[in-house]
Amino acid sequence: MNDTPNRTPLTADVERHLLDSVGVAPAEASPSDLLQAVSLAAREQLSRRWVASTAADRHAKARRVVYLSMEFLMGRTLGNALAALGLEGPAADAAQAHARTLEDLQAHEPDAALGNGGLGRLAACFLDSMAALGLPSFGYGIRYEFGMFAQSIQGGRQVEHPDPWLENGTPWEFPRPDVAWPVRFGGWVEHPQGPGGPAVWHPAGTVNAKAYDMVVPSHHDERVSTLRLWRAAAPAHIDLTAFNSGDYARAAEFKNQFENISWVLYPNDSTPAGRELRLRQEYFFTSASLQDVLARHMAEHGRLDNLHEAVAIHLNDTHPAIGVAELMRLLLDEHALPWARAWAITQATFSYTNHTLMPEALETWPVGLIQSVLPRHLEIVYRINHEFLLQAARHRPGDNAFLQRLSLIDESGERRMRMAHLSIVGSHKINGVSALHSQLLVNTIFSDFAAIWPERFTNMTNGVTPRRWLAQANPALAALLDESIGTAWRRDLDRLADLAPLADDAAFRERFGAIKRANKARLAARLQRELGVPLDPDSLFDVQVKRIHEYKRQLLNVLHVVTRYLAIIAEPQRSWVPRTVLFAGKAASSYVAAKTIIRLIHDVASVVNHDLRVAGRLAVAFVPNYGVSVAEALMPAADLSEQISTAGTEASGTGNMKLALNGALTIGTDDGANIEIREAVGDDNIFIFGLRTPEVEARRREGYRPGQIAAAHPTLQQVLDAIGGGLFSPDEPGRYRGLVDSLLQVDHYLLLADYADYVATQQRVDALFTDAAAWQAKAVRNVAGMGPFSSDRTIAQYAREVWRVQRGG
Ligand code: B1N
Repeated sequence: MNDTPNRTPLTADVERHLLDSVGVAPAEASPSDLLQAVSLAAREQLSRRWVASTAADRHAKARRVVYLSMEFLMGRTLGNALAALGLEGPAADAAQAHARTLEDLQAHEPDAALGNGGLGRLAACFLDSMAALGLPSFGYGIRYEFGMFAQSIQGGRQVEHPDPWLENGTPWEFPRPDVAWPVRFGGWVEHPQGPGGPAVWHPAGTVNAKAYDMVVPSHHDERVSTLRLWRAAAPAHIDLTAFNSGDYARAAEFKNQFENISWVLYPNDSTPAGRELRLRQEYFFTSASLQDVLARHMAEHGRLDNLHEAVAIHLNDTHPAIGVAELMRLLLDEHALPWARAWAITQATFSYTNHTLMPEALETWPVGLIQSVLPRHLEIVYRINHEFLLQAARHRPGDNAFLQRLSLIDESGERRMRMAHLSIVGSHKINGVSALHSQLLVNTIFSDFAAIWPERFTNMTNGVTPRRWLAQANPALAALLDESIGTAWRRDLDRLADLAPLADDAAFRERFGAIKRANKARLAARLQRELGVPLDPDSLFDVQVKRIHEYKRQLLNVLHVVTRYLAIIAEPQRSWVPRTVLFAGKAASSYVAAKTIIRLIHDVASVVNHDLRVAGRLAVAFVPNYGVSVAEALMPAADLSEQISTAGTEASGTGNMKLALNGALTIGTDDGANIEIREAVGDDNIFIFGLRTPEVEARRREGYRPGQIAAAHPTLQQVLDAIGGGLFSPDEPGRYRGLVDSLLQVDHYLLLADYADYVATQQRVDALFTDAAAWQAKAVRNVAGMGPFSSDRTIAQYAREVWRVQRGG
């Protein structure tokens, strides 16, 4: 092996790591051994870059961004690291030297699934873009020992399994044993200098937050950013006292009470988990991160009154909102700043992104719980609230209802702390994640705040990183782009616009279409292998992949599938455009309605896929365990992207961007970022249907009657009867009766109102698909229009307008 002619330095590094780090004879290395060795070889190069960039930032006392997020859905690291280092070729050679492919090795890397869905993946795309733009930046989160649950399907039902992603260790983290911060809970507060002065908090318990760093490499230069994740560790003395008394079981239990904080991610997407452990998680990572930031600042500047000049701290949704009170506490009680100064610094330092409008999804905590877990923070929030309401009262003298709506405390039942209100009051900029969403924020849930501080509210439309979602996920398309428009798109995604003229070039379309066909064939082969379902790569791949949620309306998609199924059976001799409908997504473990939808999809799939009358024309598959790696296989293989949420409910969506970037046409509602995608690709290159946001509001106001819609629409009635009557659940005919009844009686997300337009639009999709040239031209125009949806654009905008940070040295 040592004499292989194309032996590169990386191959030598890999051999060395096999021997020295993994401890295996190179000739006997398994794929996991090789994965480990290749990862270590890449890691050591990143490590050197890292040391250089952190030293440069420290030296320059660079203004930094601190991105606080409860979730980071990083996915796999090796492919991204190799691409950033320009080592994909050498790594493939190193694998080849052992008669393996790089893909064989990568398949053994577990996803870092430290997030639920769009919010967590957005944070990961943002880190990639901050590194790419060279912004001095830190991401901060929790090193969950168990990430997002793994989903399997048994008898058509979702089964959740733990995700022990750290079980065999990970080469990608750098433990920092010297970096540990005490995080305190409970107890009582003393005011030795009277109620307004600095307080002394006597906590009931203290847990240590220990730092583990992950590298975030830039794809454009040698800079590296950091994702610092905290693990909860019981303080050492706990072990000692209990062990000394000989009660090991009690010692273990006691230790667990501390360490459970970083055990497991809450698997709730767009729903608050109102449990005490969640509050402890939120405070734990926020407090540790702020202590870390202040220590770094003190080391560089020696004083805190210029904190806001040196750091911009961003709240990714309200999960770290307690940070507003925590920064105040640190400045007041630990650094003896006066209140007014501390408050000015705090407001100038924080900014906040809201990710959802749904009122039931806005975080609030019972005041009693805060009192017992964070007594000092409650006092601080009361004072912030008092001063804020005095100021607000000057805007509308005598309007008590106004003040009640604004208050940081909801007094309308059990008293609760409103975390979004705390985030707004504590921040100088607040943004939504698409144009529509940001506009709805100021017109609906935050309108009272916008009346006081209109200048604080802004929009930052989401984006996705083109490195992972185009270059890595779809290398064939990336190579075609390089060849036809040059490589500039890799640094500046707006250059994709240069592709537009090629939509009219038949030879180009052929090649573009052939790449899509190959991606579909690869996915079909994988699903054949993994699920045993045969899929036809020449059929239209219709893809809806995202968390399962009623507002996202996977059920509307199912209504269309059943409509099509019944129509084919009724008219078997007609020529039907062959379709493969693919679903993927996880349901929150406690979300019964979402789980029922997963089961219905499986029941429909098993009837449809076994019915010879529709064979070759309609197939349905559910791809289990949706996550970053599964998405990387699905996005490049989609023809049609389903973005069909009720207008006004999906804050932005980011899957819509990934799919269009890979050449899928969107069928979608006038919602979230779909609206901006439509503007970017042009009305003729997207299928928009259904009620718009104001129409949704009007229908609800008028008193929506779904039953009447069904009664007036025989096809829809038939479809509902088929589902409700047990056509897809013959072993239990009543299984979906409740689901259908609730559609007929309530239909909160207006599926029935949008059904007819949706089905008609799907027919237009069919018609277009039969004209391959026309379809491919539109697909090309979609890719060409996706420049604005790079997270590089989003981050450049945050950097300029919210954080005021610049490229580091
Ligand atoms: O954030 C994404 C958006 O693209 C999606 O439209 C939006 O639904 C998603 C509590 C959430 N909003 N809220 C959450 C996640 C976890 C949790 O515990 C709320 N996720 C979104 C990125 O902007």
